[in-house]
Amino acid sequence: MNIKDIFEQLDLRDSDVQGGELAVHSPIDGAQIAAVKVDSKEQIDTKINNAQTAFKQWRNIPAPRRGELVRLLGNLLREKKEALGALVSLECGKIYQEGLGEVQEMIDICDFAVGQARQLYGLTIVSERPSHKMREYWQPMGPIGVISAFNFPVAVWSWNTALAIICGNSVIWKPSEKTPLTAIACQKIFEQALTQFGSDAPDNLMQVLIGEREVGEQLVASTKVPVISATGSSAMGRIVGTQVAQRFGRSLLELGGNNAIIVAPSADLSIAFQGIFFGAVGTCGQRCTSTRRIFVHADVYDELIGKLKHAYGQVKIGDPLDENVLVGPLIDQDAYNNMQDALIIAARNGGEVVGGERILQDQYPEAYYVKPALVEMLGRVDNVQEETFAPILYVFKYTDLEEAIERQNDVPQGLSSAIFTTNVLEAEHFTCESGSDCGIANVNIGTSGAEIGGAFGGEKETGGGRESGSDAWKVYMRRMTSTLNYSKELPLAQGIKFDFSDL
Ligand code: UN1
Repeated sequence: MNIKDIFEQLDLRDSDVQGGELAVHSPIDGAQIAAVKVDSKEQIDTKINNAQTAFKQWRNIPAPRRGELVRLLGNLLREKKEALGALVSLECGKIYQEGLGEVQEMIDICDFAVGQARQLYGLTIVSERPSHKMREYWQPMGPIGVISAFNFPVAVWSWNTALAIICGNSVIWKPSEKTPLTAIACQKIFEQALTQFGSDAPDNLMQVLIGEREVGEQLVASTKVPVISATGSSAMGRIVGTQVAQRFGRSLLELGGNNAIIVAPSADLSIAFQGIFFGAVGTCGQRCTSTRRIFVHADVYDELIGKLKHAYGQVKIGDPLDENVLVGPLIDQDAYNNMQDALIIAARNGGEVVGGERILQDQYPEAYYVKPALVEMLGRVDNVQEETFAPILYVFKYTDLEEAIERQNDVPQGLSSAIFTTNVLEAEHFTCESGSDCGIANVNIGTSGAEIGGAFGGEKETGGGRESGSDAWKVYMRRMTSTLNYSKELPLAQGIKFDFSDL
């Protein structure tokens, strides 16, 4: 599929993708593929006001009917999976298979949300007073602000939007300035679903804000947007979280990871290898769940590391739309520079670096392809505290599991973690209260590639938010407790007497 076909299938017209101030470059070859219009301050204000108007109408539509809109969205995504998957590859550089996988995550969350639309359950609670009942209701919140990153340019939007919509909210989306095209394409698909849905949906239910940092800042500062869901670096999240807290808004933060895998002596090394390899080099190391560190038991160290080094030397790197390629480019020059800086520091600290160098420079002078790097830390440094958004895998040797878990946890981030073991005691220990401290703790599965059905997110500098499955829908709703009296008395709670009968 060429660019023209992709644009055509996604209904991206010249007026959508040309003549704007924000240039969009494909990381595949660095070429400019579009120039999109940036929202002005006034336009952002208008869109926020529009979102409030849309919310006031949408909240009155019964939730199962709201689910119908998300069902239509899921159907359209099925139809457009190949084109949108290809645009994801083109705009953020992940291989086509992973572009398709990302769209599949969107379809999956739509299916999930359709069912959830009939299950916005609250509790009933017994009252301490006679002839009284207590109930909990979950009510819509208002416009939901979604700030997403370049590396999952569409799936993260869909996790938030599918749930926010069935919960009765409107959505305002600020995508990464590196990936506005996929956002514009999603908005078009959403609008198509709205047309099919019928006239009981308001205009402006889902709007996109295009621009750089200041656009996001305006959204974050607005008291008219009660929830901000932000995905990106911990540095970004620290600013967003603080600003939203200051105005007593609610934030859902999904930030950096420093994900580790422990490989125990009993591990099935074949699946451990596969989990590590996909987690470390897949998406060119640009997932928040990418495997950044491994702790390998001394007994299996040589065998596993030998296998990994061999695979690192063989892996096909290049155009992500070529089906034989497993690793595409880094997003841009900054990402490349950050990777090189991290490798210099690793070598200075005694790490032995294999790979990491830039390749295909002659063919793609404006793009940044790298060999994934494997860094053996050889016991001289016992940990790596920083997340570098690039394919660098730090390798540590361990002998004592307790110590390996402690080192795994001893970083500021707490997103994803895994152990490969066939020892049930080790497996259960890893997921107990003194095991992994991460939001995700897998056994015999790598750190990346989570299904949408579970709650996704992590602790510490990962921000504490949870998105997608389980009960993550509750973050898009407010809880209302209601006590109802069906007697002719008014007894006070806690047995308080307040006698004014002689007044
Ligand atoms: C991200 O990198 O921000 O678990 C999200 C995974 C994907 C989502 C990653 N399902 O790797």
